[in-house]
Amino acid sequence: MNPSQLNQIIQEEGLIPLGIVPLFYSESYEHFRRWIDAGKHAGLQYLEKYEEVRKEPEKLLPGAKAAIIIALPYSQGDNWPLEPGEEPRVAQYARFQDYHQVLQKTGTRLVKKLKEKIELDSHSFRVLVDTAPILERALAAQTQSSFIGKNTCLIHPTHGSFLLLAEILTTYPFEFDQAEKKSECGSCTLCQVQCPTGALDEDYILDSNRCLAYWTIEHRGTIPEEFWPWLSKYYFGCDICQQVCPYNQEAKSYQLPAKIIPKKMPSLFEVATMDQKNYEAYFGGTPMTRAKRSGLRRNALISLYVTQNPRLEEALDSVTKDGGYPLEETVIQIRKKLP
Ligand code: B12
Ligand code: SF4
Ligand code: SF4
Repeated sequence: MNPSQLNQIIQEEGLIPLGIVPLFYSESYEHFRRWIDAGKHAGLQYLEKYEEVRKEPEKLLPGAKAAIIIALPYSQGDNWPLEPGEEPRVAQYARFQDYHQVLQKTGTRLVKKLKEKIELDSHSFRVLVDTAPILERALAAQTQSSFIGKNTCLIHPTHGSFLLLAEILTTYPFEFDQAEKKSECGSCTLCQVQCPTGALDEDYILDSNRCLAYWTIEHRGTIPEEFWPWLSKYYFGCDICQQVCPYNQEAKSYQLPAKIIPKKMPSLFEVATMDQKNYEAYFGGTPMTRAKRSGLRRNALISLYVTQNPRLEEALDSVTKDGGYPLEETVIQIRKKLP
């Protein structure tokens, strides 16, 4: 099967074919190890596990020879900065059905098509979407099509970086991309300068201890107060270092091959005060459930405080009735700061 036939099948599913790479990293695993040893993963302890598999991805599928790298484009065409009076946003990748489900389903359909069209029945395939210990960007960066930017994101020169990645591992000996693409950032430093917290101060290295995506999505306790001011821009995730990137200025708004949930984003006040039923109705099936109801309410309370929302008091009172960890601590912190 030639690469253009494969690309066509991938495009028919609404995805972007990035390329085919052998299943090993160049220097990237060493880079990852240094990053972990320096504690740049903050509280993401799961990244320390399964070292052997992460180091040698061919262990994920016996006999695997190649990884087909596919990407789901998701830019919603957001402008930056926020419009005057606009409430803090959620990162664009979180505004629709969880990409793990979307890509897993589409990837499985792709494998079925591949098997049917080219009679590859004797070969094995495995679809991964951040569902195994694998360095997705490192593999994708080995394709000819894309490169890693100083914001550490995988960037396609035409499609930008608002791309979610998945890999199809296979025992079929597809032809590999010839050479990887080197970084095309040049002397640009926009993402580093515009990152509000200094998380990208070192070229091509992100410090999760300073990244708003880490604090608002992954962290389970209260959020250190030094990061609060920036929850006036995003209350879940953060897109700033991608919004400012010249490669995303042309990235158009995509027709997503996924269900948009919720139909209308709830207000910050609604998020801060939502009960379990509303939480499920608003965010069930989206990546926002990663922060759980308590994490989303925590973030929304801080955002209400930093944007001086007139309904802050009402929202704080709602926690007295229906609180728990870490909400009660956040309320205490906010009340201490109020006049
Ligand atoms: C942990 C994690 C996070 C952490 C840490 C992020 C980070 N930069 O490492 C936090 C919670 C902060 C995070 C945030 C986000 N994440 Co995240 N995250 C991951 C996860 C699960 C692992 C990443 C990882 O291993 N990091 C460790 C670092 C060291 O590795 P790396 O970034 O992958 O970089 C490798 C290569 O780029 C290469 N490399 C890069 N630079 C250099 C330089 C040299 C000299 C060398 C030798 C190698 C090298 O080596 C690195 C290590 O192997 C991946 C999924 C996966 N399994 O890979 C998603 C993933 C990276 N996240 C993703 C997304 C969408 C996001 C957010 C945009 C979400 C949001 N809007 O809030 C932000 C973006 C923040 C940013 N600027 O990176 C996408 C990125 C897609 C893309 N186009 O790049 C991924 C790939 C998930 C997916 N399946 O699509 N994330
Ligand atoms: S996601 Fe936000 S906080 Fe994290 S590195 Fe990018 S701009 Fe900085
Ligand atoms: S903003 Fe500039 S430096 Fe940062 S990733 Fe984009 S091109 Fe590279």
